[in-house]
Amino acid sequence: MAQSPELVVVSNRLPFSIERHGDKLQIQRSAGGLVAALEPVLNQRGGVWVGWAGVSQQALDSAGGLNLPGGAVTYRAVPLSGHEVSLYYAGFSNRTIWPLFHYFVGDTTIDGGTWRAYEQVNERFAQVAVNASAKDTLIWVHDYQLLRVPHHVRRLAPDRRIAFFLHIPFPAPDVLRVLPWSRNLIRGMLAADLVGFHIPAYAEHFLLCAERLLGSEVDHANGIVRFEGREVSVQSHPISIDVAHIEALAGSPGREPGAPEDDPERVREILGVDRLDYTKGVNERLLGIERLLDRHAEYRGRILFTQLLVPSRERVPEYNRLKREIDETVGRINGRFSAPDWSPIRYLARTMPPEELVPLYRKADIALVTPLRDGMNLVAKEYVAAQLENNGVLIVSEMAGAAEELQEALIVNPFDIDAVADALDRALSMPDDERRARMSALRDRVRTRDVHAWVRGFLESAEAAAVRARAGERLPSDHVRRRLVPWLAQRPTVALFLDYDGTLTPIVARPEDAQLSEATRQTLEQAAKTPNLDVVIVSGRALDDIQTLVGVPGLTYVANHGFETEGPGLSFRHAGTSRFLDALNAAAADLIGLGIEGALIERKGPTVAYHVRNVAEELREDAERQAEQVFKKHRLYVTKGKCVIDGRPAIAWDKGQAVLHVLVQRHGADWPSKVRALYIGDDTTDEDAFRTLRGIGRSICVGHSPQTSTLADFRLADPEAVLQLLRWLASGAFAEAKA
Ligand code: ADQ
Repeated sequence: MAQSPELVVVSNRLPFSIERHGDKLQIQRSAGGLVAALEPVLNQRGGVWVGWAGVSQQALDSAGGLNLPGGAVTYRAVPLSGHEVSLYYAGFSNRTIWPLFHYFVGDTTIDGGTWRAYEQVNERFAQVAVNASAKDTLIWVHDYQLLRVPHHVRRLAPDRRIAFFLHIPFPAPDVLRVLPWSRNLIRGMLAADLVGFHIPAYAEHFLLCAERLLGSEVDHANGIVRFEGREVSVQSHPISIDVAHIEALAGSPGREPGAPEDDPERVREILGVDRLDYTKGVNERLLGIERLLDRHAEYRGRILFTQLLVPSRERVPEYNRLKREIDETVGRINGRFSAPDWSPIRYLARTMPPEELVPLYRKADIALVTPLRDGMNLVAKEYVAAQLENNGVLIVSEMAGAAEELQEALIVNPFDIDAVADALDRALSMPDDERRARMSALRDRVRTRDVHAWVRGFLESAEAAAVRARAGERLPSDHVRRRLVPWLAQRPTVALFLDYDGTLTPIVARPEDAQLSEATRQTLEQAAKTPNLDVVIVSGRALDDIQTLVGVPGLTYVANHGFETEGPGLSFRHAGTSRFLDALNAAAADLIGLGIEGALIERKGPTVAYHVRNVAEELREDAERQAEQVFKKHRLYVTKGKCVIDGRPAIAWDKGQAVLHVLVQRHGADWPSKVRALYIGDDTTDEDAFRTLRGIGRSICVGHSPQTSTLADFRLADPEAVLQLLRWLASGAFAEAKA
């Protein structure tokens, strides 16, 4: 096995079947289109296929294990007992999810025992997939038997990339909610980075179900669901077939059957090919044939309907009942219409290898594909691919996903027996030109979108979704995320300006108590080392004070409301402050003279701060007013903060100007073309920076007081929310968000 595979495919069954002959086990490779499309990718990228081997673990053990085939692809069998298979597979998968997701609500069994087995078995699949993979491996989970696997993979190994594809329909909310565990299933799927469906309608149903059933747990827009702090992409990827293979089996044009219109007396062939399943509408289809013969006596003796039916899920009782029903209907109709040399229905209850099946497709004048509900239906596409002379007519059910793409087919409601009979009549009497025009349009479409394109497209989307999911991780607010992330991703570098008090730490009674939490310090240390992230701490505090409090090397510090800046390659003192020194000293002396109890005077080089936090509340306003008068008397500028009033040189310089100064010094005058500037602050002095950056940067105001208006672009609740955003920035995810 490759040391760390890039891709692990997880499906209910491994892509081969194992049969028991006495004590011996025999392996038969599956020949399906999905296997044909996935194996080359797995071979190329190095890959593992995880699934059930098709026989119980006891059988495997008694045969002395199993030598699984392989090459560059490794196969890992998930061990399951016979009892588990009957509960999880025959039970919850095929008696609960399958009928419900195909809108057979009345046939849905609700059984807690099978649900618990399903959960346990899904967990086992996840465990095997995790063991077979490494960090960053993409684990691609398939289908309705494994809806909970993404959840368990995420729980066991959060560093894996996960994609999920559902091969059957996804129902509308009112249907899904019948299931007591519907929420668990949605959560299970939402643990993936990408959730894929055949057609947009199923993706829409899924989004609606997530919204209705999970409520405030999710938030979605444009096919992106925000769930548990991650972004999950929900998309449609219509599956297709191996067209080249079918065409090769169908033979080269001009060979075999002659053009059907050559002989008007010829018996026209109608073909149905299905797994035996009540969703495929075989019984209704037979009634359509009967209705045609009832209404149009001219077709008696002139048509032959061949129904190929491969038995499936024989352990599920509904399938045996259905088999008997179909047998009876075929017998009854043949009994009614057969003549000594003609019977209307030829019924083959068996599987047929592709080498025989494809020539049958090619020969058939009409394919009658009328499922009552079908995720996609590959038979319709296979029939089209085999029409090398563009001869045949496809009748397809509007309940099949395939109808979405195959619009030039005759589309019918399979429940409407009259409509099926009418479509058959129309197909049988369709003029050549119309028939060829329809079929050539269908063939063009199927040929350009084959299963290889499907695998490529899905894997590309899965990679992009994984990057996106990680980029969106831990971002605190949807509003901020949606508008900020794409904006940040537009330039290579982010310059992040962080105020200290009230932004990185909560406001406390004494300024010296405003210490960074350990988590914030560690995140700042990480941020200092993050490539393309330039972190600047901005404060009204004195330079050495703020440097000591933060104490993280490698950061830039803008102190004293911008009058002093110190950082890698940057050391700045505003030249104009020295002539205000006398005024500042005189103001400080006057403030002492005020004698207000609890007030604190702080000399900070080119500014003076008057702290009133510890002044009795009823006296605070008056204290601030008196301090303001003092500063004004000495012709100093006044800045009011939270419980602090600063006197500073009367120079047009503030936090905003200082921020611009740092940006220009560090990145050049044309910084906006290279850098995204983001400022986060909480105080009135930060409003200067918010104003300066309007239009050329973005700003976030911390605190949710609706009374206080702000010039900032966004708001965050508190320093905890700032920490979350900081963590996301420190992870470098803003660079990945470009994808
Ligand atoms: P299925 O329900 O199995 O698949 P379908 O898409 O029609 O349905 O695929 C059936 C396949 O089996 C075809 O490749 C067909 O050729 C083959 N087949 C059917 N009867 C056969 C017979 N008697 N002998 C030999 N071969 C036979 C599920 C979903 C579909 C979805 C597929 C793929 O139910 O809606 O299209 O997965 O995603």
